[in-house]
Amino acid sequence: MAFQQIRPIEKVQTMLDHVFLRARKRTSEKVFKGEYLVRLKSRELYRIDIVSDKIDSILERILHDFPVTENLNEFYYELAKLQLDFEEYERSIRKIEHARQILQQIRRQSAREVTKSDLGNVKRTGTKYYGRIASVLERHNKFFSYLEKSRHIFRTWPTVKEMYTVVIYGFPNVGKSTLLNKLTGSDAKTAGYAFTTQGINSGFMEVKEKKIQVLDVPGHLGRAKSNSIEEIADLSVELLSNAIIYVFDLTEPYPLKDQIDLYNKIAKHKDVFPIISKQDLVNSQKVPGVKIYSIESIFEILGEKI
Ligand SMILES: Nc1nc2c(ncn2[C@@H]2O[C@H](COP(=O)(O)OP(=O)(O)O)[C@@H](O)[C@H]2O)c(=O)[nH]1
Ligand SMILES: [Mg+2]
Repeated sequence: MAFQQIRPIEKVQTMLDHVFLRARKRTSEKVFKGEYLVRLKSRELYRIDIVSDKIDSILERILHDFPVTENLNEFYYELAKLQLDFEEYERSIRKIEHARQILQQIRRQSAREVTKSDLGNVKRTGTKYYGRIASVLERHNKFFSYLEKSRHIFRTWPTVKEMYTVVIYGFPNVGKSTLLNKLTGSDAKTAGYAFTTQGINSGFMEVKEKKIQVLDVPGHLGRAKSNSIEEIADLSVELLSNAIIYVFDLTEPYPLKDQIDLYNKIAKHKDVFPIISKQDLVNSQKVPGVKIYSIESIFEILGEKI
């Protein structure tokens, strides 16, 4: 699913301006034949067709681009529930689908009216048509806006592949993104302050000639109640990880006891390999009660399992 490739939705007014302008231009370029009233009607019908087709293709594109929630896999589905107003999103999609139908009805009605018009009201019938479709679209303004807002959220979503996956987990600022970059040659942003990674960074590496996926997820403070950024980390552990590298940072930013508690929490139900980061800055290479691995030994072990 190409969450980053969803195309932007224009504001309703801009959409209408573009479509009307284009219809006017195309109509002025075309030569209509026949007696005056016939020409007038043909022109009006032609313009209605152009406007209808164009708007329909815009709506079709939106419905094509934006994901249908029930087609999302479990991870993305849960992510959507965390980050979107889920009901508002689904409602917006349904409303746009419905608008498409209404616009088709208006198109057929208006075409019939133009065909039946006499000289006095051909133009008026055309104008009425534009007013009606503008009002339908304006009534849907908030649904277009909500989808556009969702698009900005989808853009931050990682492209996670269904393959063997190692998740790098730990407190904020302990060196998770730095490790991802080192392992996979990615260029995830690293920084000396917490929560630099608000989404998920991903990269790939080869272990014993097999390609695996490595995910760097937001830091977790281990408190009883997670914030929405920490929930992304938990979701990744729960739904995406085959193995976890847990990063301990002994340079003191977070109490070691809290780091051990968080480690124990996930070690209960997952295959976790603890490491110590920033080894150039610390003398001790031990964490009480925890068996520490070297990066090399972790991939040695995983190489046998993948
Ligand atoms: N000296 C040293 N600094 C490191 C090391 N790994 C990470 N850092 C620094 O620690 C800070 C946090 O690293 P980052 O990878 O962004 O941590 P994250 O929040 O866990 O992803 C950054 O300023 C890094 O440059 C390391 O091995 N040695
Ligand atoms: Mg990070």
